[in-house]
Amino acid sequence: MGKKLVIGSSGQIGVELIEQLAKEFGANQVIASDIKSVFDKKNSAVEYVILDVLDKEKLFKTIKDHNISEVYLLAAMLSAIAEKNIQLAWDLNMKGLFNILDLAKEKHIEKIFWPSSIAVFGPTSPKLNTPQSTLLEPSTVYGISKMSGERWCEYYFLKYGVDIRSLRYPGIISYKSQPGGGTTDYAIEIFHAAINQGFYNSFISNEVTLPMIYMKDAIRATMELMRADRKTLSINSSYNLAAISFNPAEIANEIKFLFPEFKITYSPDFRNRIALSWPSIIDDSVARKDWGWKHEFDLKKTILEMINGIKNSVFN
Ligand code: AKB
Repeated sequence: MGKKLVIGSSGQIGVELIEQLAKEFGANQVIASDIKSVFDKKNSAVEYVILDVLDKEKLFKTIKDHNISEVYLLAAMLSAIAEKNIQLAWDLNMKGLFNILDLAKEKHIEKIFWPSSIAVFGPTSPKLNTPQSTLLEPSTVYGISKMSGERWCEYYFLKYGVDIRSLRYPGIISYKSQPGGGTTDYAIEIFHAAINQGFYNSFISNEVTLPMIYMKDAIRATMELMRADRKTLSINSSYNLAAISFNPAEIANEIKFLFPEFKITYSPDFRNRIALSWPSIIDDSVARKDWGWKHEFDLKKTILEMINGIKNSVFN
């Protein structure tokens, strides 16, 4: 068994996935990589490599030099920022995936994790209990790239036997690093604002319900899917994954229990249109059946973790 390479390790998921992989397999079995010249994770025993997933030559060299067998490809441009950088988003999200898929096809990598998103769904998909297989007509660049990526993942699995595993992440709520350019980021900003300013102006309107998940659940889902026996997996593209769903008014009310002075206002912008095109509640029964997925963090538990986490955080 070779080492595990996380590409995009400085991002919201990368920072916490690195920690978990190092805990389970040992820091010397994990390589972190990103385009940034500095590894944000101070004191980490995990080795850091500067790597652009679009640089195929360096990617190949990194995989060979470090004896990599498993890749977690997290480098991507998220929904809101992708709308402002259409070509770059497409290139990063698609070419990056192809570079990894091709290396796996040529047997240089044994297993891949690639995140998809609820953004694969669009205005024509069912909003409630959105099934695993349904109409996919995403209306964002990010969603189009994730939907296409899913199709390519399944194609490479069926045609070349590439072992690629994927989850359609909901909005991920966490405090250890800032999210970057997503539509669901409001559900993180609101906590920082409640603690630091007592006030939040939401770019998502009060009644837009979106699927969300607390980071610890998202990381556990990732690890469980990667550990699962391939024979138990009936989905070769990407699994629906669900935990909680709420709208800005609901989360604001919960926060008010802890911060009674907290106030919220609404100034919906283009991100509200993106949110309106996504489902409200996802049906993840296939994941639950195939590999035993079960979320642990409900809204109350998520809120407590976030508030305590931000208060204790050195970044605050
Ligand atoms: C985003 O908002 O773009 C992401 C996602 C739902 O994939 N958090």
